[in-house]
Amino acid sequence: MHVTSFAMEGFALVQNLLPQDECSALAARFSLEAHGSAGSRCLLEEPWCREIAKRIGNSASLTGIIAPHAVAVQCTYFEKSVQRNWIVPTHQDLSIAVREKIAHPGLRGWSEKEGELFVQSPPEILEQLVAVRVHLDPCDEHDGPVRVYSGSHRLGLIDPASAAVEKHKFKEVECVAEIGSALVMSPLLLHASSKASGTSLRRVLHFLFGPPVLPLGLQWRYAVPLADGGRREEAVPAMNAALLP
Ligand SMILES: O=C(O)CCC(=O)C(=O)O
Repeated sequence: MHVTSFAMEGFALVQNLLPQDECSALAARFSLEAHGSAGSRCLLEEPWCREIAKRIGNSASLTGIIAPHAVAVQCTYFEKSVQRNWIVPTHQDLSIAVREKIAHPGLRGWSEKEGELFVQSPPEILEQLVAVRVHLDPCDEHDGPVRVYSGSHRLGLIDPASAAVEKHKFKEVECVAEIGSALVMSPLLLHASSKASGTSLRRVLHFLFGPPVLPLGLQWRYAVPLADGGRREEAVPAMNAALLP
């Protein structure tokens, strides 16, 4: 069922992807840790995060959505509240974190965030990426949930300037969520979010999974293989799979 929603609508809401007590423990960890900004992008450096990424990638609920040979390439923590608030206009997520800059005319949109290098993903890779946003808190309509435009991923890569117009062709869905559930989405899906207006925290771990090898000489900044997690049995090609400490 999730496979069909993901293919047709570009997203699926997956209940109970992680146990609620684990999410509460993760949320407590983040409340204790000092985060200078509303997000932190380098979490795949941490063994606990790599372990969760493998478990999610191997989850039976995501069979047919995350490919058996996929690697986890990013995990970002987002904490939204009235104190740390933001609004995101309608967009597609086009950037991927890579190891080093490659001079190639087909590559653009280079940027640096939190010391990591990003580039606009080649289109054929964008189609293979899967984002999994795990909710560490319940998220209702007052908590600034992500709103998606169902089916808009089928537009493929669009001019960012036309996103605000294109979205009207699709049904808007406000992705409220229970603790432990996840919004699983294609980064090509048009999405947006509003500011939180309630009193809760909206803490999310945003994982990104992709194919093990990138074109044009690009290499992932992080590439955590999913193998040895149970369901997956295939070996992951070593080439371009960044070795983590
Ligand atoms: O966390 C949010 O409110 C929006 C996140 C988002 O749009 C994104 O990660 O691309």
